[in-house]
Amino acid sequence: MTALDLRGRRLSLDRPAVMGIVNVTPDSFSDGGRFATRDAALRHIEQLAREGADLIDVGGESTRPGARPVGTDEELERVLPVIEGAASVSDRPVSVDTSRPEVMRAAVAAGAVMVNDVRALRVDGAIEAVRDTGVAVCLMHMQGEPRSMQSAPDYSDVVAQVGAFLAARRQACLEAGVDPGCIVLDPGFGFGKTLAHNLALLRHLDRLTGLGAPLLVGLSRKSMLGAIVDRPVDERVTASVAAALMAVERGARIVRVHDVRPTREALDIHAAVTGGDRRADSIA
Ligand code: HH2
Repeated sequence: MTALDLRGRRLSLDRPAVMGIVNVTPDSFSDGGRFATRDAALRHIEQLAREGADLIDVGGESTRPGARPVGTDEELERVLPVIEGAASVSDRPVSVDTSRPEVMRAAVAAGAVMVNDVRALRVDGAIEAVRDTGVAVCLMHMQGEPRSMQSAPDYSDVVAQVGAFLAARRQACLEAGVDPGCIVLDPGFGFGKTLAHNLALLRHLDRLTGLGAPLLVGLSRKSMLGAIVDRPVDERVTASVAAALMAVERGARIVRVHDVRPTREALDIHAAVTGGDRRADSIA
């Protein structure tokens, strides 16, 4: 029985969960500008919930290589109205994709129950913000910073090094008083990694399942998939669903995706075949 504690609300991970992405940004790599207003973002949340998202991830700053950094006020202005409004269009728990402790605290006050941090709470005050508010947290691995992370990624053993980093960040959270049932770990596909590094991580993802926390993966529409299938970003749905399925086969319990409906359907088939969905037993 695996579950995630979302501020007292329990999300069962016995069936893999789908986290739907809502980028309230003008410049995200795949959907920049499409959901940059409050109304467009709320309509999108409503749609993702209808399509079967278990969680909604709201972000106000693009982390794509070379993205323009935004200030704290701008990030707050982007995400807070959307997080505040989310409860009026769906009952799905909301996570906030941020590295700033000020944004974490304000987002939780506005209704977020999870922090998704590509910097794994390494910014000063971030661990305390998560501990004090009692939210769940996703700790992600990244080598370098978004500006320069793809210039020369370097590892001797990428799976071992990513695993050691995630174990150390989880330990830092536990020592600060974060509840272990609130922590999720993410190898950070595409964050300071070459195609070979990303493929090694996906191939050996099962080696990261023993770190004491459920695994979340974000492979959706990423350039590592585009490099293989030679498709532009909005034509990578099939590749993304295939990658999500392979990640779940290797132990991922949450998949962070743009295309919720096809991912949900693929995971439902997976659950029916592997015995994770008891409804399938009653189908003759
Ligand atoms: N990837 C992106 C952003 N946040 N968070 C986690 N935990 N894992 C990921 O793999 C991850 C993430 C990048 O994707 P996206 O949000 O679509 O793009 P952008 O950063 O350009 O807004």
